[in-house]
Amino acid sequence: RRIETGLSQAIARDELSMVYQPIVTGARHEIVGFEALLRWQTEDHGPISPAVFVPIAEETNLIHELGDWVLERSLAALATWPGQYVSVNFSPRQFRRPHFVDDIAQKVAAAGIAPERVQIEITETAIFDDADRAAETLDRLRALGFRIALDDFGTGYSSLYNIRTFALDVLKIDRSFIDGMPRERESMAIVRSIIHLAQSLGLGVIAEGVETRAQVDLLRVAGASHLQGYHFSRPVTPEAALDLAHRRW
Ligand code: G
Ligand code: G
Ligand code: MN
Ligand code: NA
Repeated sequence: RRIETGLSQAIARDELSMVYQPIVTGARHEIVGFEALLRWQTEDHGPISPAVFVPIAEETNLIHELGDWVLERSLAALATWPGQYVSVNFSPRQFRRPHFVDDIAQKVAAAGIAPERVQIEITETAIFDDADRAAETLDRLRALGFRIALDDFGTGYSSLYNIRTFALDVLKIDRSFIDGMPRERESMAIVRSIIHLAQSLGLGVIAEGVETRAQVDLLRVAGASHLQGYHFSRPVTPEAALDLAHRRW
């Protein structure tokens, strides 16, 4: 409850900020995009993780105000980069909101940005409830040129069903699987299988949470098209992201 009150004032108090984490190619480690990640620095309790406050915002209408702010910031940052895309997280309630497609299309157009430079990250939870409606929303987004990434892939209830049913561009392999590399035989096998499956279906993959050189090497052998994680860069300020975008592109 205290979090809810604080959050409702966070924008006005200038306590929110965005950070951006590079997504690089598997082969040459060139930065092709950045994931936009929200941060909240409170006066009284220090930083609070979006893993904590986004679910609370989801229970109220705050998620929409927050989401609008995130998108606006992300598009402004994108406009300064030389060619990379921005990958924005949308929570299930945002995704299911009426006019979600029209809304995002309008904002992106107003910013003068090509939809091809915007990747929409949703989780399997967002498409779980109402498959028909989710399929229609995804089809419309893709028809407009947006890319769709399925976040935390492999942790949902019906991951295989989902990739058969929905129009997607990219699978983001959940970092819990990467974390198990190279220790666990099971994680290794699952990561290889997801990459193979993605290749067969013409989907991109982003391996999330890549932290070590050993993981980079294994993922290269496995054929992962894209990588993201602390090994390359932590999420950084817009200024630092702009720097990276120019330096490494
Ligand atoms: O960046 P970090 O690891 O702290 O993120 C924790 C969780 O919060 C992740 O699941 C991430 O997807 C989510 N998250 C981060 N930023 C946003 C955002 O702008 N919108 C939504 N809906 N979720 C976000
Ligand atoms: O759920 P989602 O995939 O959107 O969450 C992304 C979160 O993962 C971000 O909060 C980001 O800070 C975090 N993250 C990114 N790279 C790494 C990494 O290499 N290791 C760990 N532990 N977390 C990471
Ligand atoms: Mn994400
Ligand atoms: Na994830």
